[in-house]
Amino acid sequence: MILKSGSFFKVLLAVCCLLAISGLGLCDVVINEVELSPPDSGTVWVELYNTGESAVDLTGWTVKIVDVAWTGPIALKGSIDAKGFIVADGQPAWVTTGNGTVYLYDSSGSMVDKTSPQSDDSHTDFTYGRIPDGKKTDTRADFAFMMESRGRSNGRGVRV
Ligand SMILES: [Ca+2]
Ligand SMILES: [Ca+2]
Repeated sequence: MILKSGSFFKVLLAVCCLLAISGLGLCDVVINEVELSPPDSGTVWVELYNTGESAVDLTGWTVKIVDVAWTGPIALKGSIDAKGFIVADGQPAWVTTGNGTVYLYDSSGSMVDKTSPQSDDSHTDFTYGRIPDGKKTDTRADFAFMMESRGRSNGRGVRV
């Protein structure tokens, strides 16, 4: 039987979700907070959050920031604890327009998560984050404009 490429992709998706159900946790890591408009001379960064119950090895995983003017891949390493946070820093040379989309790929190159397109040219300590952590309805409403909480819970988004 010959599968069209679209069908093959669906099979891959199904396999991914089966793996998630079986506890490997590949689909448990999400992009939790993004800073694409840092304050003066700051660097863009992306916070990941593991919504699952077990640590996930991030070796070979990649965060990719797609700005209007450039694409920035960030290679990940190490592992992320259950309910843990890690931060992937961009490079100082990546001067953001504030308009960008962030993608997360696993070690096989499959896309695990993506944000809605973000737009922020304020250059302040405010970021876009999921509130509460890991909120994932795949709509723009997943991300709220909030005070930065780099490497820690986004909490309820109370301004501090
Ligand atoms: Ca900011
Ligand atoms: Ca955070």
